[in-house]
Amino acid sequence: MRVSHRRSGFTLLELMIVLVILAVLASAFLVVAGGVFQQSAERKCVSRLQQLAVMIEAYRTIEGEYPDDRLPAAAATNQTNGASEALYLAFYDPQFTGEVPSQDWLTNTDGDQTSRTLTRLPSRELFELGDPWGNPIAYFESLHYADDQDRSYFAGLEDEDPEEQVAEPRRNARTGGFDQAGKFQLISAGADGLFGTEDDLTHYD
Ligand SMILES: [Ca+2]
Ligand SMILES: [Ca+2]
Repeated sequence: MRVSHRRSGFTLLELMIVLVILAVLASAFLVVAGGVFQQSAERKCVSRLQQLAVMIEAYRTIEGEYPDDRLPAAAATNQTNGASEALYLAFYDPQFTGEVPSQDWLTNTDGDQTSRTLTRLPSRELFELGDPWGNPIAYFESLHYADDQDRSYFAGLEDEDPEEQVAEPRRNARTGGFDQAGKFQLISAGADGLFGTEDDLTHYD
């Protein structure tokens, strides 16, 4: 009896130790899995930006110039998300013959519409090209890097209301000159949904 009693007490202690170890392992797994999930979202985003950059270069080959980062007159009722919307309209122009970004990439964080038939899609929504978190990808055409134009975007964390932000074309930290001179910049606000923070992603970094 005595032996049996001691054995059952030992088993309980063992069980508690096992439970503690399992809890530690589970929390470690969640941290690692969360990190891996984050990394895969970032890889997906960089891949999307790079694919988009290839399509922009192909657009230039066909059309002779990069897509404009300014909206055509009367295309929108606001200027928010303007450059990303201009990029969408350039690719989805009914006359454009080249490869266009996937419709799965389209988002419309400011909920606006086109005022005339500028797109080949049946929807009149004035879409933006979006990143995997559903925020507009900021687009800067080098002709207008130094211009004082509206660069506001509606972006933020998933499941929260997007907030109005300003995105600026990037400069080289040492020289102060614009990155991608003579070309263009594509910038995602990254996982934090904020432009101008450490986790921002580009097609050329
Ligand atoms: Ca829009
Ligand atoms: Ca960010």
